[in-house]
Amino acid sequence: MISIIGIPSDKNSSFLKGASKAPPLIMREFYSDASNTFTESGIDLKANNICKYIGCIKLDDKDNEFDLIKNAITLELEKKKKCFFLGGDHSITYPIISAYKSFYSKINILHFDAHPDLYQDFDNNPYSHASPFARIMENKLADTLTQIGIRTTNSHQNTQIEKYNVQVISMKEFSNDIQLSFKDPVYITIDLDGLDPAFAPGVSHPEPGGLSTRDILKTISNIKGQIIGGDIVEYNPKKDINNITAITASKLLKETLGYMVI
Ligand SMILES: [Mn+2]
Repeated sequence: MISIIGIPSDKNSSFLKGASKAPPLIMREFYSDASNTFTESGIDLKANNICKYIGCIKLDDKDNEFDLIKNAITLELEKKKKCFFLGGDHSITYPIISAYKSFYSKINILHFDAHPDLYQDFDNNPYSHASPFARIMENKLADTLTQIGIRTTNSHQNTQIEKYNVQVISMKEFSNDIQLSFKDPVYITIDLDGLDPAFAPGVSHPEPGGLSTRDILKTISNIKGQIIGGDIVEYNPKKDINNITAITASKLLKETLGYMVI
């Protein structure tokens, strides 16, 4: 059973708020009668015990959001459940991986994004949604970090990429016949702004020249390795057009779940 969990946190968003409203809107598309419940890999997600949306983690306005997130996920992982998370902004991936690290000695992270999110801190916030992978790598929570779709690096981020030995497949060099192999478990984190704004306009930091929905689906379908969890973050409903980004997020969720059960 895969638990789908909403994490409605956007207080670490640096530019626009709104991602905290995303999880139920993505799940509304996931359950919409506009499509059936089969994945392209042939799995019927409606079948018993494949996946279940268990709602949003209850957060409060205090400063301990990350503890609440980490504790809630730890409880799920203790039940031997695989999990998939809907943000929220990208800051949530740090407490998520902190929880996973107690259950998996080795974790590879595959990260789709326009941005490397490696700032040592951003606007004096070390927990900014621009910094989760700096926290994850400095705390040695992941063994490898592979980033795909990157097209916004500056000199500070380049220094961080080198410091943490990040494998970057930039948008400029990306080709969707790439085949990634992971000997140890892999966690997939998808920032929707990794997609071109034509496919996902509902994000706070749109960056043209990005991935197509098919690019991400094809890359995930070609992975060799065990997928232990994932997240889809940075959907900002305030910026969406005709729910297209929620529908796209739902499709990415659905197809990734299909590869997690295999
Ligand atoms: Mn991003």
